[in-house]
Amino acid sequence: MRFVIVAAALAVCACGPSTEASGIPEYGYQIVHTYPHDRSAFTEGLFYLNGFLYESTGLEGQSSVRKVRLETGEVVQKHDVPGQYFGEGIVNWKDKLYQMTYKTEIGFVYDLATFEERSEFKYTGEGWAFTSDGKRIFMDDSTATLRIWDPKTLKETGRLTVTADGQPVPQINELEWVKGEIYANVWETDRIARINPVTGKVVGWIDCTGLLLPSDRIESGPLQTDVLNGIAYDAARDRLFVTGKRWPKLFEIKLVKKSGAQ
Ligand SMILES: [Ca+2]
Repeated sequence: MRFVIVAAALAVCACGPSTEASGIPEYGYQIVHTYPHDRSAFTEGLFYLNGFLYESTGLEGQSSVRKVRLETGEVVQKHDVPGQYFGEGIVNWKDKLYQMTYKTEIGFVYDLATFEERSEFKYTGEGWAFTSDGKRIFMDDSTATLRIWDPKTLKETGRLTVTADGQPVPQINELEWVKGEIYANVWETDRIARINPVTGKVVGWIDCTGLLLPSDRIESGPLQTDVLNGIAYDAARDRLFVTGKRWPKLFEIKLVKKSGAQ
């Protein structure tokens, strides 16, 4: 009897908690193109619209909203956020651009064309990232929760918990709506979750390990390279862009299936 129990335990161990055993497909990447990126930009929000990147940068005293030329990394328009605020996620809605702040529970509404501030909005908790499917805004707050907002009123209409194998996935950060899924950086990792926006389930993991080479990193000082953060998608040309906080480069990548991925 004792032998049977040991054998059963070994059988369970053999399955183990490995990523492959979870059944969630894994993807790597292929670099399609490399673009310059302002290595002083502490990227907190990123999206692509009509040929330009729009970027939000964080840290008190260094926060901004920028319009950036993709090909050169040139900042063609910039609005500095007052020094007491730490800029976070951004999203466009019609002729407006919304920006959240980290812990100050206030957001700003700008004119998308000029970045002139039009008004402010309030929410509770931390503000991390924004994206939109064109009808709803998705917002996250450091937890595994995605809040769903009405883009016109900026009021919450629902919530979704991001889970992988039945477990919540906390620290969901920069978001991007990509072909009916929500892509999300997981903070302090090189991983991007592909999330089903109806169930909240992670349906794929993108492993971005090694994307920024050690030779492109600065290990200390005011320009110290920080984590992967920033996903943008050009739907018209099916181009996926990723960068990071104080990364000198922004990458267009294509996903490459790892073994077992569908
Ligand atoms: Ca984004």
